[in-house]
Amino acid sequence: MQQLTFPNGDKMPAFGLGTWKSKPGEVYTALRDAIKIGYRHIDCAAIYLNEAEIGNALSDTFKEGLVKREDLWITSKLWSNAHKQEQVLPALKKTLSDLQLDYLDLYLVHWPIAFKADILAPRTGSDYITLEEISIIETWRGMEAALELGLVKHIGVSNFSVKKLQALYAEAKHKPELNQVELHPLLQQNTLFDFCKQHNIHLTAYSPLGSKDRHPSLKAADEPSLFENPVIVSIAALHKCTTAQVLIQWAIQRGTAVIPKSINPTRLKENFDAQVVTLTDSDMKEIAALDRHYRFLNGENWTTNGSPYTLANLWDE
Ligand code: NDP
Ligand code: 1BO
Repeated sequence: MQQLTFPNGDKMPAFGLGTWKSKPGEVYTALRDAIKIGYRHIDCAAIYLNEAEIGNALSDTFKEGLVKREDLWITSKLWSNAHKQEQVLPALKKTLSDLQLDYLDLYLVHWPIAFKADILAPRTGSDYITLEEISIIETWRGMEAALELGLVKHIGVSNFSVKKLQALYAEAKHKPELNQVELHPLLQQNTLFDFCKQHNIHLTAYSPLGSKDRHPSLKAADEPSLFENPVIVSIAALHKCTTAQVLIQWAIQRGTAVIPKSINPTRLKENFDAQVVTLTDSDMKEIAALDRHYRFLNGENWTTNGSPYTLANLWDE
């Protein structure tokens, strides 16, 4: 299994399991199936509202001796309603308690967007807090405190642009070690990719298969299908593998981590087996040419009804 190495020598498996939209009632079995198949990297978040069930699955798995805690890489994310410095540790402790863990391998600031404490999903402009009111560096001080307390081994961000990473990098005592962003052949983010490489910031590719199961309110009517893209289909046919496997292996061969979500045992195995596919230089070149800066999660949901956030100040492009 390919791994990404952190400056202190810790290694994160490049392939992992996404858990957004994996409902309580299905994620317990999916997680245990995944671990039995060989998954060793699990991507969680407080806002997925399934960490307690994931915690039960982890606890049972450890009790049965299927794997040990230190065999797994577990990531979680700080939700946007806990961006004040003093809110970070309580939010992290809730996640640790739900996951039944003593520490996380990686904790990320989920979005560079802040809400009021009692808001899970903002509806109007007054539910938001601007980044002038709570700066990213204030949130980061809370993340640094978590690191110094040993509650998390690594800290990073998610959905951060080059501009936001540069600003954070300049002021951070402990530099962000990873940025989790949407990455797939239609959104390759080469400028961000190069910046992260130059600054020793790993990238994790989210929504690598196009996130088809997200809520219709988060979907464009005419969104493209990665699975039906003719280039991906023809490369899959050449390698006698599936289009999902091409998409996953493309991310790994590009040097990023990748966290496809599934709750289906056959697809969990199919996705895991992507790691034995080897794409040629010519396949990688053909896929490189597919880039069209298309976001499945375009962030519009954060910009409506009087929100202070816009697509321009979210993505800085
Ligand atoms: P994905 O691109 O992983 O797609 C998931 C969808 O693909 C589901 O409908 C799943 O269905 C289906 N699927 C999985 N495997 C296959 C396969 N082999 N063939 C066909 N269909 C398949 O979407 P996500 O948006 O869930 O992204 C992955 C993970 O990234 C998330 O779960 C989350 O952990 C993380 N993420 C992080 C974000 C952030 O802001 N930091 C934002 C979005 C995602 P089924 O389950 O039925 O198999
Ligand atoms: C709003 C989407 C969050 C997924 O990580």
